[in-house]
Amino acid sequence: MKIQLWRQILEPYQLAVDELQVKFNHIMGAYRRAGEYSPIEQVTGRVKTISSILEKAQKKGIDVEEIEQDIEDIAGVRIICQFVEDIYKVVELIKKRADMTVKSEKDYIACKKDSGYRSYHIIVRYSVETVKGPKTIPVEIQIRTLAMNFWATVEHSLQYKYKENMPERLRVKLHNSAEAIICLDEEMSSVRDEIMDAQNSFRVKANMISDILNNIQNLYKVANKREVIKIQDEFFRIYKTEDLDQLERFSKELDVIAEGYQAQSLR
Ligand code: 0O2
Repeated sequence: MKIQLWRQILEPYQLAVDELQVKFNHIMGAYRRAGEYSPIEQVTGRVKTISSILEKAQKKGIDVEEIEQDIEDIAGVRIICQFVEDIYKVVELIKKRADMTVKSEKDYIACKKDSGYRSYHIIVRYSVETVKGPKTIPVEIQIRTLAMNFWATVEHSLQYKYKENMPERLRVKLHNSAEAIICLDEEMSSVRDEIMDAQNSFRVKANMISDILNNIQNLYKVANKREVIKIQDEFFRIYKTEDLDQLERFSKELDVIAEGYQAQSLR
């Protein structure tokens, strides 16, 4: 394969990574905008570099002409979750989607690698519309917790530096820290409900305050200024009490006032 063709070949892979990042970020945002806990915490993506593709092909004895067919992680998306339970929710979410089909999956959480690596891998088949027409390509989706990601990132750098010659001292340290990461994930899972509750109420409050401020801003355009200032002062008074129930009541009353003005303006 001609080297100058690489850029062209990788084009649809980049498109798939870009599109999937937008889609998974949208899911995260949709949960949060609804004031709900999102099983997705972060999304990243990358197209494998040409040198990394060639290195993998050489390591696995794949002919250059067969690379597209035999290397399934040229396009990669990584989904980071807070808790192990969230990983399986994301897996279900992916399986239900109509815009991708699962080709294979590997649960390195139930069955960790000898290195200590843990993550859930899914290869999906995903179609993109290129300038030359539709193309279906494999995309590797790695789903892991923040803690698993920390370990894998550090271990990946060391693997890159030492290749097959990782000093025994480091290997033992990585092995021990992999065990510690398992304990950390388990400990976090045991307080998952409390953490989720805390994060939810934080988000509910943030969404509510944003709605209230939007309403007040819009009222300035249509209502009597003195009345809006009174509403604003009342908001500041309730805000200082940090009482979520009072804030919710105020937000609902404000919605009614805002709707009243909206109805008037439509007459
Ligand atoms: P990069 O630089 O991340 O792209 P297999 O044929 O199943 O043995 P394959 O096809 O590589 O191997 O699949 P696998 O095992 O699912 O691994 C794919 C990717 O998972 C790797 O891509 C890594 O990103 C990650 N991974 C797998 N094992 C480890 C590990 O022990 N440590 C770390 N840090 N990451 C791992 P690449 O191409 O190796 O690297």
